[in-house]
Amino acid sequence: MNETVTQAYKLAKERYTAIGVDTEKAIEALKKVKLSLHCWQGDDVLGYLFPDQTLTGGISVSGNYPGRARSVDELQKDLSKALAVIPGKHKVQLHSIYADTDEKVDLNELEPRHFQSWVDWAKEQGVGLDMNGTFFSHPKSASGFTLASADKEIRDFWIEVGKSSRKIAGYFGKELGQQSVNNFWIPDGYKDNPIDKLSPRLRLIDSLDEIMKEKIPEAYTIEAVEGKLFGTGVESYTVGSHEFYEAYALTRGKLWTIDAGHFHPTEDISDKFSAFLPFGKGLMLHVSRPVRWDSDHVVILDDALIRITRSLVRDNELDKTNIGLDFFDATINRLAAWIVGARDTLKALLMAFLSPIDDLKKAELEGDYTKRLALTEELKSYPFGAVWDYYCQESDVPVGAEWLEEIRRYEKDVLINR
Ligand code: RNT
Ligand code: ZN
Repeated sequence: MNETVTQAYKLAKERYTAIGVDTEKAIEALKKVKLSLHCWQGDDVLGYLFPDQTLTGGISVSGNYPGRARSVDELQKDLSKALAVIPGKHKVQLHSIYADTDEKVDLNELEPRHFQSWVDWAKEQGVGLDMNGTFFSHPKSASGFTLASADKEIRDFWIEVGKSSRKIAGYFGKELGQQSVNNFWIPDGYKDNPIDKLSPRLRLIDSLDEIMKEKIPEAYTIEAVEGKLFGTGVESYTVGSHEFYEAYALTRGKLWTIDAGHFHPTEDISDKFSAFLPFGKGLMLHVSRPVRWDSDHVVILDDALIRITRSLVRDNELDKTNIGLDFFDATINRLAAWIVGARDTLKALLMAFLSPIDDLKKAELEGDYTKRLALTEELKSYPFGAVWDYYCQESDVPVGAEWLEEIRRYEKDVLINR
């Protein structure tokens, strides 16, 4: 227990109380938010099913920092270590390629039992599991098409992959007693201008509908569909565009996934939540950081992130939104990448909670835009950091950059030897 942290919190609490903000309530609200940490930051999105396969699908990881997790066991150890310095109880997102098995099994043959060790690990850690079918990094996606392929054999293979991912997600939900979000992202598209933009989309609708046919209780799993503007090598046409999946989610009662890196660089994704949610079942977010393009940089506490959490909090959207992370950087310690991204997302949420929202909404309704501007600007320099530090201390996780020392020790003892 660090007295300075406690004292600073007490003073901060007084400052917030003076403007009608209850810091205890803000902390309680933050505790309830589950992030979904993406397992693939730990091994550069390679997975363990196909050791010789390179990453495809128009996404890429740069860097070769030592310590990449080479097995499920190593990945679980790394995730446990990272989760231990992130306050709160969270979830982890898997992908088909992270199955834990010695069997020679293809993506379409995966069954819940191949993920048994993940469920055991999740129970031990007290975390939930989300799922993603893998529709890339495979010989059968070499043409650049999967579920939207014109070749029925190819399409049928990927339909089986989708069905298998739903069974696995259903198993996660049942075993862990919390809904597992099963995210669908497929890379299908063309490098150059297509003639026919409609047929691939019609095929994608049919494939998805076929995958969703079997009824699985929603308490266990629900599907989310992730659109994209473009990928590298797929610059001219993406079958699963935003409008496509937004409409699919709305008409099929699924979640719409918004990845922060998948839009035009100046688009503000936080503006989309309140436009979709009055009509839709819910959202899945892939919080990421695009730098000039969908570069998947580690999430930092920047304006884009603050706008995301502010919208979720101010418009009361947290109950209908799953907050997943999605970035991959191999130029730095991979655990540090997870920790920075997750802690910053939580910090941004806390900032959003530490705000006199009702007061601001009232000012806005009354046309007092002067107060709206003045107060929101002053809030930016309120002592939210003292509340964050206190929350970390109370949650038994390192305060400030102390976590880095722990990760450095782990790097020296474990990662460097890999
Ligand atoms: C790709 C999508 C997708 C992937 C993961 C690995 O652009 O963002 O979510 O990053 O499935
Ligand atoms: Zn994504």
